[in-house]
Amino acid sequence: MVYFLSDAHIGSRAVDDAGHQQRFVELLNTLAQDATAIYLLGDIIDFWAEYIWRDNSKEEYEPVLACLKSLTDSGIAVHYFIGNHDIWTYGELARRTGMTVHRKPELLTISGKRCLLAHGDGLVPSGYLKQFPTDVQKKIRSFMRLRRLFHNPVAQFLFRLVPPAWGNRLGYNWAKRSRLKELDNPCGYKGENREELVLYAKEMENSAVSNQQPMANGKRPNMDYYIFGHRHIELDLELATGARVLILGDCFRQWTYAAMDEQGQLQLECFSE
Ligand SMILES: [Mn+2]
Repeated sequence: MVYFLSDAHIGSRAVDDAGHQQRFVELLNTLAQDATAIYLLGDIIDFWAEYIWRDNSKEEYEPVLACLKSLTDSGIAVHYFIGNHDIWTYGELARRTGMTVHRKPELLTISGKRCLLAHGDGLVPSGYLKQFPTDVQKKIRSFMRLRRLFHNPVAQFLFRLVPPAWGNRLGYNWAKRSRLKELDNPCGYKGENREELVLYAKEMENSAVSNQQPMANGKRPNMDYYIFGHRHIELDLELATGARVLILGDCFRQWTYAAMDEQGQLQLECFSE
């Protein structure tokens, strides 16, 4: 089996839940019993930054890091996509766990199915902003500006020089605020015509259709599956081209994930002990 998980936000200062990391480790160990590969699609750790200095605060994540190391040691391919909370890894996370770290969306064939995998932040379909009133447009633009800053190599280098105690305090507070905002005011599924990841997938499918010779039935599906995290909602939607869009929910409150069998059949599951 191949598993897809996202948004555990381990270490979040927004909730007081000592058992959270342990529960995520239990989930990983349960999946490891029949997993050939595990794809972690972003925001697994609530704030992860690597500095040029030694940072002892990373000890907090020893249980989950040790678990991931044991999984890769046992031959399971573990892929870690950065989200928008754990952008600042430059090799240490990969070295400590044996995982493959992906910094960009990937197009991969898994169990014979063409999959587009991404955390999902920053994938804005063209013309998407136009539908909103100017104040909402402003908010989205400032999120995109912050995102560009977080991904900027010069800004990243400068942040690596900051003493870890300062950098972490800044990071955890920022992450806590964004989590509390989301918990107070959760934004549910916006519908097929407004949900940006669905619109993004549709745009990808349509450009693929127009760029390729249609088959006898007039359809030319590009992807079999689009799999995203980030939104903390569960979605399994089939598009007109036959491609399916899955949004994974989370491993924070919902404890949902997706499982793909050897034939490439994919479905959402829920972890309960
Ligand atoms: Mn996210």
